[in-house]
Amino acid sequence: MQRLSILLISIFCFGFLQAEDGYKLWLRYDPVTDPQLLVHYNKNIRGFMIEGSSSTLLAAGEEVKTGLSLMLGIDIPQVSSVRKHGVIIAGKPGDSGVIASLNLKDKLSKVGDEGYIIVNTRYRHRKVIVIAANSDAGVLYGTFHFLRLIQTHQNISELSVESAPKTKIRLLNHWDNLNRSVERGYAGLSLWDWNALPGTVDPRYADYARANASIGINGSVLTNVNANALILTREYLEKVAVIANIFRPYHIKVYLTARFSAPIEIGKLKTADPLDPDVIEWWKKKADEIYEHIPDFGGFLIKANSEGQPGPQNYNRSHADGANLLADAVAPHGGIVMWRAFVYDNNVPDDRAKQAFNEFVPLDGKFRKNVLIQVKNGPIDFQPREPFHPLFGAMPKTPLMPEFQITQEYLGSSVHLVFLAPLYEECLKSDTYAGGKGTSVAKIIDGTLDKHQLTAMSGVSNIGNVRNWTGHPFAQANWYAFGRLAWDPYMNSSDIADEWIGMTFSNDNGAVERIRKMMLDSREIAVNYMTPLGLHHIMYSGHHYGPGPWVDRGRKDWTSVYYHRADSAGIGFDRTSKGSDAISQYLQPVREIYEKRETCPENLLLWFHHVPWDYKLKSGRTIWDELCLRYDGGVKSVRWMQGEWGNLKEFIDKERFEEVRALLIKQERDAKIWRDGCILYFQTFSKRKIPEGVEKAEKTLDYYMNYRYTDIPGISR
Ligand code: GCV
Repeated sequence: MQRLSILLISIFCFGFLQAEDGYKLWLRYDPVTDPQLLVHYNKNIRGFMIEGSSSTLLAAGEEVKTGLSLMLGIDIPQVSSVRKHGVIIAGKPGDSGVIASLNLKDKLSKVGDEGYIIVNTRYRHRKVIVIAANSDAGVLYGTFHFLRLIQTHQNISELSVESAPKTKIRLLNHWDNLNRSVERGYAGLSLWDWNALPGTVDPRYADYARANASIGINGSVLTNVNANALILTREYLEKVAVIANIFRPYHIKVYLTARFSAPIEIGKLKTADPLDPDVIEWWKKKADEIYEHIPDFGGFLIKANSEGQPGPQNYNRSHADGANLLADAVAPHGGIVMWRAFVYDNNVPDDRAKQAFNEFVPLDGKFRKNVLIQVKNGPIDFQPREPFHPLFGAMPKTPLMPEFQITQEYLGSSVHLVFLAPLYEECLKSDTYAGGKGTSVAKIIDGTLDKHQLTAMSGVSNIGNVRNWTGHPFAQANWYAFGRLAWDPYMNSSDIADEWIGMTFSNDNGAVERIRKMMLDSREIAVNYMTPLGLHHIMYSGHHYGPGPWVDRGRKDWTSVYYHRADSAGIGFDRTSKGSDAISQYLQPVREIYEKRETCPENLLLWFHHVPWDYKLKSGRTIWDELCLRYDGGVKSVRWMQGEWGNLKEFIDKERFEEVRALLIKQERDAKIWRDGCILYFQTFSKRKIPEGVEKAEKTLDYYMNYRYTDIPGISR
């Protein structure tokens, strides 16, 4: 009977049973098979109480019931009082006499609105586990945390967890179009089926919300920053409202992108000038209408005057004028505006890397209180490696939120295994020196440096409607890592990897160690076979998947030659005081460190310096030899990953094992194309011999220059 109910739970939980297709993400709730652990859990968990009846608490209750039953193999009863040892009590002091009586006030006062505590204690002499919070959302988050402890086989008899998010708004940005195509999407179509909405609702919406809630994500921008004004029409708002209703129990707010010219396109006005009274009135009314449909609407995300998007500069107004227009419209309803700093213009002769800083720093202090400036992690565009964006630390009066890319636009789409937590961590840990030594980017964006209350982090989603959500099974880890870092930007990649591996693949120590190493090394491996030593933006134009260092046609700042500047003398972009002077946008001593070749980190050397081909690195090798060896090392490391994965066969289900195995074969193919295409191309300038040990290219440069992929996910042919 018990087994039957578990079967039913799993059917209800995820629609229907399937082979290991990855649909369940990290919420697999695999049975605990270690007999000792099972005894430990069964001793400590005998029942659960959810104190309160909101839809969020009901969701928490469902999760506990499902999760525990699946993992422990028995039905854990929901109880209404504590009559035995081992009851889990989840709730808020306001709803729960039990929790109110437990003297948790001090602890709860530290975890704020969305945080929670998890403790072992006694209630009327009975041992209990308490998951307490100040809000229903906090209880839900605490519940997921508790389940994670079991998913990762932790001891639960001495719990003393206090956790509160370090940023207020933690959201995914979907670059999803209304026709369901996804810009830079490699995992199928958009989840949002606008044609079917509002009448037909895909059950995946709730599963999506649940997965996000499990990692603390509390907002979702449903639409592409290259925006379509139609989303703001009544017809679409009715559809958005349905999604918002499904997300609400999971504490996820809906946000939309606002096309700046919407007053003209759907409002029949003649202008979108942010200072025009009719335009101001139009946005105000539009905001009122949105809130009629979605009372807890989060706000707008805007890309303006960038890559052809309309914006305030079309009317000789500033970004602040534009942002404030929308901020004033949503302010009465508690909404916010996230205005992107990703701006650059082909007609501006200055280095593209400098333009956002030049435009935004003078506006510091000119934005309304409910505006955040959303800044990509690096000054160009989500490259495999960039220095941190110099805007971090340069606008103390304005809350800045980082925008990370979870979808792998420049990192092998959903074909390459690249764990992105180390990339995010590198940015978050970068020392800006804005408040003296130790002022990491994390300290700026979590508001501690400049005492901002409004704080946020966003990630460009890698989710689509393929069965496993993200295409590559390991790409799920990037969604997971983003959520965990948005909650706590000080977490380290290794801990995040361990959690994810335990929940997704295996808790066997040896297996975890192997997979963790692969994951942690994977980003540097990709850097090596794509853009070593500070090279950047040398991918093929358009799809950004394979190499294209030879791309020299079209818009200058979209070519590769603009960035690598290889010539007979050397290679790299001179951004020192003798070059574009981009280094002057960093504070001392960062500026000085980057300015000198000798002190510039070698992994950013060609980002900041044009160096002669015979320039010697710390290894004693010339830049040319090092470049070739890094490219070659990247390929060899992919083979190492293949070997490691092969050794994991006994720990991984057949389906996902085979899927990853096949993807690693493609990754090797691509790494070779990157290596051979780039080395042969740069050799036309260096005119040097390829160093010993580097594998010989199988084809000529001409072959690589004309190579056309036929299998990049999401790219139409
Ligand atoms: C949404 C890069 C990408 C574009 C993207 C843009 C942005 O240029 O290639 O697809 O557009 O960044 O972040 O706005």
